Amino acid sequence: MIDLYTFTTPNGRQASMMLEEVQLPYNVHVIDITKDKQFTPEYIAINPNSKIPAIIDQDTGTTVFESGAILIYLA
Ligand SMILES: N[C@@H](CCC(=O)N[C@@H](CS)C(=O)NCC(=O)O)C(=O)O
Repeated sequence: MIDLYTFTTPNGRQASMMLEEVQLPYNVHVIDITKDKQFTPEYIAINPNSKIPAIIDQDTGTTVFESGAILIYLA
């Protein structure tokens, strides 16, 4: 299972589109960047760059951020 941390922006949608294409099950966690939710300590622990998107692969414990890296990981 993949946890996707994202918001409705082009970079965020890249990860969503790829998850749909590869048909992996995933949970969406909305990080509202209009309310600075990317700067919470909980989210900085996932992505120290405070940017969406990010994913956590719960099967391997792997965290990936940067949309291009997420696309490659999911492929
Ligand atoms: N190079 C990064 C860029 C990510 C990025 O800029 N995300 C924006 C939304 S599209 C963001 O999180 N902005 C919040 C901020 O800059 O505080 C990627 O491709 O993932």
